[in-house]
Amino acid sequence: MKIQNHSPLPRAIAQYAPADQAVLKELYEKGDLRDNADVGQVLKEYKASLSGSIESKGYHSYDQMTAALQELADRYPDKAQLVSLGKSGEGREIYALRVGTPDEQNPKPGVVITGCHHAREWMTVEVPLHTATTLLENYETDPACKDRVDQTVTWFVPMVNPDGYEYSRTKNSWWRKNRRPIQETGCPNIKGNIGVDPNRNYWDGKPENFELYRPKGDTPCSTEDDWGDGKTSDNPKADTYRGPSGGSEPEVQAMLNLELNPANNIKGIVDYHSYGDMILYPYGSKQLPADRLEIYRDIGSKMNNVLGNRFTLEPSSDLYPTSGGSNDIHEANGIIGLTLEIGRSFQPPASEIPKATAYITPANMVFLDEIRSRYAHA
Ligand code: 0X9
Ligand code: ZN
Repeated sequence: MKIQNHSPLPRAIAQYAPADQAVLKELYEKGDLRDNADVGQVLKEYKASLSGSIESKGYHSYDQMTAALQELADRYPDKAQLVSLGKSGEGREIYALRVGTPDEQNPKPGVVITGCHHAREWMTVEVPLHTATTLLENYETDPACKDRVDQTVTWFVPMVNPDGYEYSRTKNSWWRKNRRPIQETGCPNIKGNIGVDPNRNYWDGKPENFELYRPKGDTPCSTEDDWGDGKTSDNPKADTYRGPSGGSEPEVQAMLNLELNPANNIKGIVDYHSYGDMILYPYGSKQLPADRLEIYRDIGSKMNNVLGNRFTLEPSSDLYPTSGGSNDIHEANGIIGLTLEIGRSFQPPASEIPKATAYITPANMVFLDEIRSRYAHA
């Protein structure tokens, strides 16, 4: 597979001064500038990251998010529970709010909705919280919300990568990865550095799925792009470092322990990322068989309908091929796994949170309904 930029450099860059154009070109080469970007806003965010001047007020900090989830659990004790899925590299609990009551005798379909695999994608933290709040607050008045809460068990995980998020909020707002120091890369030619991209680190330990982490032809420790996957690296200096081994990262282990535990009966997962207004389905590194493709296109287009059909529905590999992505492992385990890339920049002003989250939540409701109608046996 050959890495290609999916879209041409946004034409809107022509209006910028030459120095800004050079910066924008660089961002484009890295994949940080997409075709439907709000180019001015992305440039502003990037420059603010260099001068340390971005405003994070209005976005939940880790502590505020923990408190918000706890508050929901306190308000709705018979419907919602705060659960720790494990600890991050720096020792923060990775919290889920579990909405719905598991039934061991007759397991209900499980759904997981995550935000913030990537530290700088701040709006993705707010979306799971908004959907959870909407479900619970409307339980008594909206029969559809009641059904969703009663008949599914949904795990909202707003911050998969809390260490990266806090670092992005307070130190370097352009930070993407987790914060684990990598001393030993396992590669004699490659030095250590900080941080693994959690969305390149997924592997479930099953030999038959190893190629989803490292495709055939992708040589370990190679500094060449020998598989044609320019967006997955063996170098910890890179923003897309896959880690020293598949599933090496505590955040990824926490998610996989939740998602692949048969007791949780997880049938569908939506991972929120930003940005680009895209609904992406597996695989990042190969093609889906026709019967699965049909399911993904059906669910994806129903979600897109409630989003005003403004999203592009396509396979992940069409954006760019990657390996070690979460959805690939989900799909390989028979779980519907989608990635939604939301918005037009990484850190829109916090004043946009209410509108942005209210826009996305209906797509989560559709997803819940689809999983419920396909997998509930009662
Ligand atoms: O690169 C990623 O992990 C995702 N994009 S982001 O800008 N949020 O970092 C895309 C994940 C979808 N998978 C593939 N494109 N293979
Ligand atoms: Zn992302």
